[in-house]
Amino acid sequence: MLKKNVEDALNAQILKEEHSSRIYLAMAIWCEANGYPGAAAFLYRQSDEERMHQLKLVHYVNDRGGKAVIGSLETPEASYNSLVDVFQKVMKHEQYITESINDVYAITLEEKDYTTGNFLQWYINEQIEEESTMSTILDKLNLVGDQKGGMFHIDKELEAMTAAAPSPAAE
Ligand code: OFO
Repeated sequence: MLKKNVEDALNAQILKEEHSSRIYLAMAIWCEANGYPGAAAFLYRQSDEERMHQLKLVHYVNDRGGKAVIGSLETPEASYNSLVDVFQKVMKHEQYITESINDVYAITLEEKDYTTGNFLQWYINEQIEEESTMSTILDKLNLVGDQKGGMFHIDKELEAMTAAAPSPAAE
């Protein structure tokens, strides 16, 4: 049985993962409308992945005798200044999520809920991977600046990366 504060922290994380999914969906829509089909594909996939992160938490809470709850969310930003702006915001958001996962993990340690702590290890590793992927993309974008050719190339790379990645459900 989950302790109340662990359950509450997991439920707060459920909402944050859903928010991440919606943020990346809004970004994907912007990319698609602004001539970046590769970045759009990458972010649509990222949005699906966040939804999978949310569901994984929902199932865990319910399986451990808790009750998963969902809440309301603010509408994500719909317009961005540039592709760099998009990925800067992705990076910032991922850093915020990493901090949030670490906070939930700290609660599980305080409560000696090692089972949940163990479950959260998956998220801790996932955050390392996501931050590193986003920082690589951001470095490349910063390198090309506003050169159209370079930007086109990065967009193609994002398309190829997305096509090569396994579907989020299979991870
Ligand atoms: Fe759920 O990993 Fe990104 O936010």
